[in-house]
Amino acid sequence: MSLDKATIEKLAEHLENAELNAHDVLKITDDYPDISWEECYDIQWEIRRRKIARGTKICGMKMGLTSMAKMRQMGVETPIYGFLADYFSCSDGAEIKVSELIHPKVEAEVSFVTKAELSGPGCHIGNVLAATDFVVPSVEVIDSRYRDFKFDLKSVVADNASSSRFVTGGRMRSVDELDLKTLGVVMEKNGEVVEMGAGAAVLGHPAASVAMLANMLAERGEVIPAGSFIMTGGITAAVSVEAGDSVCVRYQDLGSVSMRFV
Ligand code: OOG
Ligand code: MG
Repeated sequence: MSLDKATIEKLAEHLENAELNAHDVLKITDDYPDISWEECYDIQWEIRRRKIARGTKICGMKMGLTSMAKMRQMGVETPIYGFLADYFSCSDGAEIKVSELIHPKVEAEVSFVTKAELSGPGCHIGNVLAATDFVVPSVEVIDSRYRDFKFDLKSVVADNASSSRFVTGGRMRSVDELDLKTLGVVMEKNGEVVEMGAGAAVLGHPAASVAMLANMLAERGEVIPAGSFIMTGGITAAVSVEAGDSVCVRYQDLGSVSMRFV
């Protein structure tokens, strides 16, 4: 399929408005069944451009659908990426307003902060570990703009991979102090354990997710600049939350991250 620029812009505005106004929409593939992967990323990059033009800062990138638990939950099989905008960022212990969101879910993730540029193709775990400044625990709050959180892969790419909020906290560590494959994660909602997992759930090693991001960005001539914050994707399935819920994720060797939904 080949969509003209005006259609890409129209779809970007449509999806961004759904995000900004917290209302759900139908999958874009319902109206554009033959839309291509590249066009869906074009829409995502157009949403990013719109935010930057309004003065929003892009403060990081995320990978999504990088674990079997997540792929199984959403019925898809390919990792995707999205961007993180400044206002997505919440501090540890934050109160997150559910009224600004549609149907939020939380995900336990491990994030990387880089100290050197990473570029593909051919970027691998070794390059990522060498370029990592430190690792920090993070919880992502995803909020698909699609009705009932049901989508296909192309639709979710255009919708910036359901990005909406994230919380970082805990303690940072350098990669040589951690075994990122066996790093355990326990997610508690209202004091009860709801999900648990280990770092290897994410593409065998969370650094592989950062490498994949560099390789995917290379297809568009983009790199991961030094100093980037990158979320590597949910280790466990995502858990729905509503007003009144509190969430705490405990990470082996990395402390904990918590938040309340109000
Ligand atoms: C897509 C985003 C998935 C992750 O960490 O796997 C994601 C979704 O499931 O809505 O952020
Ligand atoms: Mg995520």
